[in-house]
Amino acid sequence: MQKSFKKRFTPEEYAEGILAHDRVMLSRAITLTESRLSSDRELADVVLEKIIPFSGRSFRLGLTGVPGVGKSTFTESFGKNLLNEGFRLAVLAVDPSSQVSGGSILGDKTRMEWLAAQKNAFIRPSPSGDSLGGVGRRTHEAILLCEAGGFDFIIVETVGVGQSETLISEMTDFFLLLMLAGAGDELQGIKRGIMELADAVVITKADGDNAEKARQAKQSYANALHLFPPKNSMWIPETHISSALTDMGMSDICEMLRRFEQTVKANLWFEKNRSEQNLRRLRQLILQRLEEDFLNHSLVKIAFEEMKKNVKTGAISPNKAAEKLIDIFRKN
Ligand SMILES: Nc1nc2c(ncn2[C@@H]2O[C@H](COP(=O)(O)OP(=O)(O)OP(=O)(O)O)[C@@H](O)[C@H]2O)c(=O)[nH]1
Ligand SMILES: [Mg+2]
Repeated sequence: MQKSFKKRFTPEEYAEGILAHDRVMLSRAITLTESRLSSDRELADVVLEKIIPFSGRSFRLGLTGVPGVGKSTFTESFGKNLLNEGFRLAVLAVDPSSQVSGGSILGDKTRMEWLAAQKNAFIRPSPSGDSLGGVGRRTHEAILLCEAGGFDFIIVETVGVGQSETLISEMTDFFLLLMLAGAGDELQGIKRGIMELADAVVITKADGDNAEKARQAKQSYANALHLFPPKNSMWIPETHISSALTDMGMSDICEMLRRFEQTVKANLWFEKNRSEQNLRRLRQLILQRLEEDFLNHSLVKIAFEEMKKNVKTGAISPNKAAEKLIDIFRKN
């Protein structure tokens, strides 16, 4: 029987491979950043340090919408447009549902069939993480690695189920919200806060019988978006319709993104936003690492199990238990 053998590379080998556009090395490096083993984490950190000077030169698009809105199919059609324009596209699909079903990612293989076969495209599902870090714990690192690997357009795709949208909008330059045309109740089912984040709302599946409904929905969303206060970027959110079946709307959306990039680079928001995002990331990383170190601490682990039982029975208050555990962590 053959044993599986996981070869370890040096940080130099990873970095050189990524910079030489070696997709297998890129994939391996992303896997490394996602690992929870501290030895992997240390190696990943060295790799990241090496590739950081070559990252950052891309346009980062956050794409979200409810399950079934057509995110994957949109990405396939829109991606075709981008590749025709000469972009190298990386798609990072952060999929909170995949832990349970695995279904969406399997579906993606058929819905992004063309894109998946292109040498200028790279599709990578990102595990959504667990209670430790939440959605896309390492998506930011995956973005940096893809950029160093020569991808100059990054799409971060996530299912719109709540918190994930905010996180995605905090690591991208433009936040695109996909919506379905409803039957007269277009504004339902999506939280106001998420609409407010959107730089554009695109009504999908505007084809066949749905085309007219999509145009009406576009108008309703346009009216709704006007009510929000102006954005720091000074960008005025737009509404569009699209069909991945006929590729309708895709070039309009490309053109909008070009205008956006010009606007926010000219008014310096682009740079400013990226620096603010880096500061936020710094804070997240500190908290993430402290949490990991805390929960991996051998004495804390044992005491934690004991405390959980005692908190459950009411033998100790959560406050007291927390204080004791932190004390163990600090003193050992
Ligand atoms: N008519 C029409 N159908 C579409 C269009 N885009 C997607 N669909 C269909 O809508 C369904 C859902 O599309 P997906 O691309 O899988 O949607 P998704 O948002 O990625 O879904 P999840 O990954 O489950 O969140 C599929 O059956 C698609 O064939 C479109 O432009 N027109
Ligand atoms: Mg999908």
